[in-house]
Amino acid sequence: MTDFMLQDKSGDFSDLGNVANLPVSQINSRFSAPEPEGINRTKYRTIWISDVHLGTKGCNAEMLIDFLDHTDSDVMYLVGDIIDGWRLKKKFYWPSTHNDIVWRVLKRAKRGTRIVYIPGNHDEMFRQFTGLNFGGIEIRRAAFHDTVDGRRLMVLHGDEFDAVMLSQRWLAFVGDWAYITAMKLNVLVNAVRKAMGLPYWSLSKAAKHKVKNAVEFIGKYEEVVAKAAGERGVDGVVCGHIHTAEAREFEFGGKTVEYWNDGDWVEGCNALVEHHDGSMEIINWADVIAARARHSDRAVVPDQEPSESREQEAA
Ligand SMILES: [Mn+2]
Repeated sequence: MTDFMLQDKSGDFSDLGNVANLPVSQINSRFSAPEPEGINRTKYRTIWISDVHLGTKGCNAEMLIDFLDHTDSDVMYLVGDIIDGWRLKKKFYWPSTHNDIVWRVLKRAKRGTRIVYIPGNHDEMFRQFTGLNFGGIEIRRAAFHDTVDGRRLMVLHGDEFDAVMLSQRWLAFVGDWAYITAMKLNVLVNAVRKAMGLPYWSLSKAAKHKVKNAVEFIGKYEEVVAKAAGERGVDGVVCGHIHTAEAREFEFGGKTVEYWNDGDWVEGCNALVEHHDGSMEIINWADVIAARARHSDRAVVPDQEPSESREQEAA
């Protein structure tokens, strides 16, 4: 613990006293990638990220580190499921890249970014600390964000609506374990059917129906959340939870309600940002990295004609 604290030259840990010397043998306390200096960061007014799931193999830590190193903002909201306490409880998993993320967030707070952490259902153990402030990180159950052009947005993780969605909740798992299990089952079922002389049974047909249900579930969820925001008199809502980045507008009684979902860092690798004029955008970080790679290709070989394959790649 101590040696990685020493690496943080800007840190002042004098107030920690002996706490800094406590053994944390289970935790990999090393950096794999210290925060680089001199990167030209894209500055936003606000950044929202959620569903990082630190402590699981699913977390796309490298992408998130790259995002954190290339961006900055006045305010950053961590909209829940940042740390996956459920999974950590079952199996301890904490690679050094996950430390890199925690330290980057703490350093951001130290540099002056206002950081609001709204725990989700996977990190609900932090909800008991609502109202407290750790290392400059404010813990809230939900928040209201005022955009620079005067819109008021309700910010919450979004699992609050699971009860409302309960009847359709199981459908949300279709894209995950149920689908994988079904695929395995499909192989088994058809082996048995073949042995019995029965024709092939198509899973894809069944899966298509289920996926359609999942799409309907997501659409319904978005509507339920937006409606709840509308009832609270705000102009919109920002949430996470369902791992589906989306920007939508709903009309309830003639009033428009914005729905923003900041996606996740497991598959989508999305962030939601507010620009300095109040306009908002969902950023797909894989696209940003791809664009940067193309740009640096050209910078290295300036005289090179754009090749056919690159054209195709760009399209
Ligand atoms: Mn969640």
